[in-house]
Amino acid sequence: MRLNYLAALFLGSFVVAQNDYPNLPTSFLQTSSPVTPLLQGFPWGTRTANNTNPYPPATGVIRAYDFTIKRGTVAPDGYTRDVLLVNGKFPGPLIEANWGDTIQVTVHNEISGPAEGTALHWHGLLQKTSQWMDGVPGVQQCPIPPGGSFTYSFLADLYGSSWYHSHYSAQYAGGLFGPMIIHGPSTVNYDIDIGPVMLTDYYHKDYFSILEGVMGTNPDLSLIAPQSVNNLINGRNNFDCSTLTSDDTAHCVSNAGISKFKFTAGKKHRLRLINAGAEAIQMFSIDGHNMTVIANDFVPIIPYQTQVVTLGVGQRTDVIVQGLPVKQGSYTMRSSIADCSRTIQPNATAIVYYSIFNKESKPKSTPWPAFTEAVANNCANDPLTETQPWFPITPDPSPPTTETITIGFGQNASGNSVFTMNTVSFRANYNEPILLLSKLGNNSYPDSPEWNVYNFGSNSSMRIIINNPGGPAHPMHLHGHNMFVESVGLGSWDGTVVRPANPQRRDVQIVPAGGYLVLQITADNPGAWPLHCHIAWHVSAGLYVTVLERPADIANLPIPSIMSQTCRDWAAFENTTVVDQIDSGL
Ligand SMILES: *[C@@H]1O[C@H](CO)[C@@H](O)[C@H](O)[C@H]1NC(C)=O
Ligand SMILES: *[C@@H]1O[C@H](CO)[C@@H](O)[C@H](O)[C@H]1NC(C)=O
Ligand SMILES: *[C@@H]1O[C@H](CO)[C@@H](O)[C@H](O)[C@H]1NC(C)=O
Ligand SMILES: *[C@@H]1O[C@H](CO)[C@@H](O)[C@H](O)[C@H]1NC(C)=O
Ligand SMILES: *[C@@H]1O[C@H](CO)[C@@H](O)[C@H](O)[C@H]1NC(C)=O
Ligand SMILES: *[C@@H]1O[C@H](CO)[C@@H](O)[C@H](O)[C@H]1NC(C)=O
Ligand SMILES: *[C@@H]1O[C@H](CO)[C@@H](O)[C@H](O)[C@H]1NC(C)=O
Ligand SMILES: [Cu+2]
Repeated sequence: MRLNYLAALFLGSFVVAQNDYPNLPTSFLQTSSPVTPLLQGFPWGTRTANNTNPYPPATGVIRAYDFTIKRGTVAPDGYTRDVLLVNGKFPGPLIEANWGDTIQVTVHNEISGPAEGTALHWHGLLQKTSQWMDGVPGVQQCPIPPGGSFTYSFLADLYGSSWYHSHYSAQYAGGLFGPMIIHGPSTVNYDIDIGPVMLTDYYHKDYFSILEGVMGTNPDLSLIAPQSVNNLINGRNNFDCSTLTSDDTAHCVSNAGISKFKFTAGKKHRLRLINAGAEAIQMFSIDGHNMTVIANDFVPIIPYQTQVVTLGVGQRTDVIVQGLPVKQGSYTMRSSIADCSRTIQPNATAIVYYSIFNKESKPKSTPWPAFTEAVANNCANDPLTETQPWFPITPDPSPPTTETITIGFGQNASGNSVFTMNTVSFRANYNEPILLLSKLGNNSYPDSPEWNVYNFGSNSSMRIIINNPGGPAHPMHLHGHNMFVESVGLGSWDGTVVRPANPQRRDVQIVPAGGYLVLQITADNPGAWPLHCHIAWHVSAGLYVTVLERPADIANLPIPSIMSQTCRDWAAFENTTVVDQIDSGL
């Protein structure tokens, strides 16, 4: 690896095959194997978390991956079901890079029976030098048609923990997602990188059938707010098959097994918590252990200690956990679905063990009281006063423009359940991606409001106030930026900004039910950037707008011809197959 890096310095570019990452055996989802940094040394040079953000180094190293997307069956909790998989794995393979490397992923769409388009999104990366590589169909690209391939290539422009997922309909809720780690300068020392800890609410039905209920004309709560049946840590948990109808028990094996994490006494462990679920807010805790939070999404923060971490869908929290001064014993790691979701089995557990002799033994530990309390009462992120970015950035105190967007829910003219933003429910046009239209000079859609594009022209920064009078809570995600989270709360905004010199920054923030979220964006990245609820069922139901940023500069982006070729390929597919766009498309 080191050789490759040195070679890259001299050769300008060097491809490192990453299809089977050697440090991370395929068993990592059963028994976590620590992740070691990719390279000895520090390709980010003298950059530290104090002086760098957001200027990545250019290492010249290419991390190349080959992803084949197909249908398959898995039984992560003992219940066998059909899913969509990357390279046959659930969750998908780990993407790993150093800050400043180029990640290159060739995606082969082999989804058949029935065929579907697809597109992958690299959650949280800025794409400042490749705004067309963000992976949202109908926004930056046409879907990759069945039988087609597409190579994503983009800079690992931030460092920390994240994930990738399909942005085509609710495919990711049907299995198409995986973790992504980008190594970079650290703020707090630790000894062992435990790697990704993916938390996912889980369903036994396929995503399309769930959407038929969500998007249907029957406003029954059980259809529009589907109930998850289980909760997984790194793709595993037990399920009690006896709760199923007899038809289903044939596909089910109880006690499928749970994830196991080896801790070392006295050592500091880094855990990369990722909520990659479809809907639920997760509350995470480890019995008997405190956690030190060091980053929210891709943003390092001034560390604080806690016993419970809250993560809305799409959010990541990096924590350091000090190993106890014990030689043996095992403890329960838990992630529970907060009380604001509908679920049959809210509790995911895993084992933290100190000695190989305790690996199989059921822990006798009990949850922190703070955990039990949080699960029952909390559907919001930790207070903004606690989450202070390590590297301070001050947003424009009087941004030149402010938009207020109110979230609503109701039935559209044909009686389908939809979410709205300022009364409009988004629907993507897979054939005319907003960024590509803009590149051609077209930023207006006179025939239908459902494009939901907010054109911010040449404004240098913009504030967006999101009101959520009805609820439920929505984890709002912005692409292409770490948004400033200026205020969040219940009721309506009183005009004050929390810590105006250095507000919280991240790429997903929960707007509470009956509350508001104030975010600000510095217009440093011309592009078409989705701003949407990350709950799979809600973005499907139209809870989505596009922030169109500096269209005059989009006209000058060097968008490669492969983008229009993909649109021609998609059009050719649509010529032979009727695409059943059941939802907003995203
Ligand atoms: C956890 O933190 C609490 C409060 O700061 C402290 O009293 C306790 O000793 C800590 N426990 C461990 C195991 O570190
Ligand atoms: C899930 O865990 C919570 C908190 O520990 C507990 O109160 C609840 O009873 C558990 N629920 C089930 C269904 O096991
Ligand atoms: C780096 O930033 C942190 C947090 O803002 C601060 O505590 C620390 O003193 C800084 N270190 C240096 C070397 O400036
Ligand atoms: C209502 O929403 C559904 C689902 O997105 C869509 O198929 C239908 O065309 C919409 N109806 C109208 C009248 O817009
Ligand atoms: C821009 O694209 C939209 C969506 O296809 C279309 O309705 C509109 O006519 C186009 N405008 C121009 C000026 O071509
Ligand atoms: C700034 O954004 C607003 C929309 O919020 C838009 O109406 C206005 O034209 C923009 N100003 C400039 C100078 O582009
Ligand atoms: C779609 O089919 C029509 C009619 O056969 C043909 O003229 C057109 O070129 C096809 N378009 C694509 C993109 O293949
Ligand atoms: Cu939502």
